[in-house]
Amino acid sequence: MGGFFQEGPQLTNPFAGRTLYKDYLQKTAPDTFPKIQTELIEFGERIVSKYHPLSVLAETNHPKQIRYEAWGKRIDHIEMHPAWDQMQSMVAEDGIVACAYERKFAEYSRVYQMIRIAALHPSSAFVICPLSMTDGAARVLELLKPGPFAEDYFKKLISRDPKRMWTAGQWMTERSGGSDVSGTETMAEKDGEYYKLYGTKWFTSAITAQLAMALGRIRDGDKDLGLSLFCLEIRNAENRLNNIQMNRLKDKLGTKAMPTAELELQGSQARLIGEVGKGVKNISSILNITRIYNSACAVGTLNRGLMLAKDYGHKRKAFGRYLKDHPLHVRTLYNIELRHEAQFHLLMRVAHLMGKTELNQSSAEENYLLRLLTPVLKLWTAKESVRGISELVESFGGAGYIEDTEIPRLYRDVQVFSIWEGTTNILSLDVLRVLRKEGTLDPFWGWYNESVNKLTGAPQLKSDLLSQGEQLMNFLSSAMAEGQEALTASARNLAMGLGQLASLASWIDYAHTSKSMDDVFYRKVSDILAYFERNLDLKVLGEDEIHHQRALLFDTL
Ligand code: MFK
Repeated sequence: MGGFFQEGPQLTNPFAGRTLYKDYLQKTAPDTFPKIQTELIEFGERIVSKYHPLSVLAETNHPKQIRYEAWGKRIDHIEMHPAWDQMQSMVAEDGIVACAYERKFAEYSRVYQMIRIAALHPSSAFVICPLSMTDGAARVLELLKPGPFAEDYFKKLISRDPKRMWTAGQWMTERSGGSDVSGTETMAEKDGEYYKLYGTKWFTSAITAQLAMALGRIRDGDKDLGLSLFCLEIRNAENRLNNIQMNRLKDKLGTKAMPTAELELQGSQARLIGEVGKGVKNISSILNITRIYNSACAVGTLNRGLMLAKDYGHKRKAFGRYLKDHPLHVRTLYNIELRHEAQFHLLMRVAHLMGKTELNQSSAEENYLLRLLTPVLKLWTAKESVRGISELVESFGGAGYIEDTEIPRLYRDVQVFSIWEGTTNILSLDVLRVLRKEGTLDPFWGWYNESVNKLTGAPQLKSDLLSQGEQLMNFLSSAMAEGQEALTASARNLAMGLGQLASLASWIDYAHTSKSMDDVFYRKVSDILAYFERNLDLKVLGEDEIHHQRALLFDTL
């Protein structure tokens, strides 16, 4: 067969050659990097040659629910493709969760973990999702130390032995709410040293896990003692479900290889974890970790899209030139490249803060920053990945819309980031929760200004960045002065603005410590700042405008 055939984009090792991940690690840890370089290159090689083909298999052979065995007994077995099981073994051996608890790289252990997750995620068919909850469960057990049983669970959750490693799910969402969990209907009845859980869990991802963390409500007679956190083994030693019926698997927009189920808890035996009535607070330790995983996956997906698009730019010719030589194409991709790099630096900053906090080596300001920047990072990277990937899919033209190029999957899967573990608006409101609880954003401004002041070689850029900070501060003051409704209506723009500034401060800190403040760096930061300025809406809505918008949207029907 003759004629023209286009060569497709090539997946390459994210830790070999000149890549952002390698460059970052090399410059951040010049002493450690040479010792781990070979191991990282091998990991990158496994992503390309082992994980990726398995992920394609898992993505084309979706999980199936087998409700009954041949003789009519209800079993609710989930049939997974062997490729998924193989990947689960490989992530255990690669210590994706374990490395955070082995703490081999001290305060940089989470940086090391998150950079590997970002590299692996787009070739993992969402095996990272159960790992995020596994990690969160390990952390909550480590923090709350609920009893001797927890030590055994903890060891299993962080094991590198695929035969021994357990994964965990996090069961929070019910029909009554994914965002507002206060309406949780699951009841917990005391049963000796255990509790029995009764209720329906509406979104339970990774139902193939061994352990789950779930919210349930305890009553003392007529008195509601509020929501508490429980831990339960999903199956017993005979592999039978713990009084759980699986109603059905969800048919989701993306994340097709990863089973998400609706469950009926029919007296499932569970243990109380932490104080009665402190369920939301306790589960938030899990949420904060899964939210950072979410960002690593979002940033990693955007990086993957960019790597493929850049490779394709050298291969695809149109109108007599390669795509890389078309100015409009270059301009479109350059913008995404800079936004991605900014997000990457914020992810690394938050991972570093998490690593320090877990070693109890963080200052009060750093604890504050971790709490504030976690929702900011999550909401901003999620939204940016959707925008970026949409553009990158388009950059492949019709090929980007065809399943077996594997590009559409990036698009389908990226949409989950802004929903999974809290929507953009819910996370924006979480930023206001921090502000309300701490009463100030001063530690943020302190860090931001200190970072910007490191730009001694670029006075104009420094002054532009300080002025951008002031504009966001003024926006917040005006919204607060306008009243609670105006502040709430401003929460998303505030959070986006914080995300932008925090990413630039993180990038500057990195360039400063790694002594890489060169002209290219200044140029990139100036360009992205100009883009951020053009795209951030800092208008505070008064009561009248909020009322007008509500009436226009909802009162006309
Ligand atoms: C991988 C693929 C996935 C497949 C498909 C998935 C599709 C999506 C399925 C889903 O359903 S994802 C949805 C997951 N749900 C969430 O992420 C929850 C979203 N909602 C929130 O995050 C709410 O903000 C929250 C439920 C936490 C609010 O609840 P409340 O009851 O209004 O909390 P409240 O009373 O403000 O806070 C209770 C305590 O927790 C407070 O502490 P104190 O008691 O000491 O004052 C808060 O400060 C604390 N807290 C709340 N959020 C926290 C936190 N502490 C630390 N970090 C946080 N993030």
